[in-house]
Amino acid sequence: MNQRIESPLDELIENLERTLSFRNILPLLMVPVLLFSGCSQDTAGAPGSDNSKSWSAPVDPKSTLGWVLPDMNKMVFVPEGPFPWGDHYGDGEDSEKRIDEIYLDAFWIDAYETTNASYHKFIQATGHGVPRFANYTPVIKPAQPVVGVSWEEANAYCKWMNKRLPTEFEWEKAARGGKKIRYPWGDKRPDDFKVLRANLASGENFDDDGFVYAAPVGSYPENVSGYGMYDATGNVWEWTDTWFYHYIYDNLKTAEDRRNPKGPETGSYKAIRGGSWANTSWSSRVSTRFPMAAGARNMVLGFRCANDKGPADAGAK
Ligand SMILES: [Ca+2]
Ligand SMILES: [Ca+2]
Repeated sequence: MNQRIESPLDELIENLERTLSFRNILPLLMVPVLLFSGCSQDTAGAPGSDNSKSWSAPVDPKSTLGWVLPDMNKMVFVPEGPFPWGDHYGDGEDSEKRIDEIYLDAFWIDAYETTNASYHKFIQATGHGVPRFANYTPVIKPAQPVVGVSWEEANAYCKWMNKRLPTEFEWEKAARGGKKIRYPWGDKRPDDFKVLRANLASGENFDDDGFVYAAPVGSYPENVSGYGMYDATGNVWEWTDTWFYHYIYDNLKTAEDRRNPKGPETGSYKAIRGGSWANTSWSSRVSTRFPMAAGARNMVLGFRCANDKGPADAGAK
């Protein structure tokens, strides 16, 4: 396991500070030949650093011509029924205390994090303001997830798409595929068996997994849940619709409480989920929960949308 930290925020700040201190050399780090197999810096503890050519590396869109956009309107179906919530291994925070069954009605959720390309259409159609980092080239490629948007902005986008933000309960069920596992693909760490499964700040280098900043959505074929949702672990944190309540277990005592829960009625912080390119694998488990001020516009935070009736009901833009 990775070294335990005080909180994902401490880790995020520490990692961001480290990233910013790298700013002067980032143009070099972004050169594909330095980012991918065989050329990464050898680092003590870096997975497979002595044999990186054998890694099952993610397809690198930058190594071909341009960045490939997936089907951004793709949604996946999550069937009605119970799912196991929280930390089932005893290695999470007390905010992740397990609840064996939370029952949700069926819903649909975007297969991918919302991309810059999709968000750009929203801006063009509505005159909405641009994201905070709209001029920072490492994070504004079309197929990268949009970042630097507040909860209100994410919510407005989803409404424009005739969707909504998922509750954090929906997000977790979709991310874990309804199973008692740490990551969307199971319990293996993101870099076990020399397979790269997610974009994190892994090891000593942000680029161990191929990307310093956010990767184009869907870059890691194994970072997919049993329901078909990609990039739940890492890449960017994702806003949910739910106000953060630390001891959620105490709020969901009865079977009735645990049927389609919505969380607190109000608050100051929304629950964000999944970790990011600036976090470790421990902070990017499917049960990791974190509060974020609703007005925050953060470089490691994006979102995806959900709805009740699927793509036919959504406004495909
Ligand atoms: Ca990375
Ligand atoms: Ca994510």
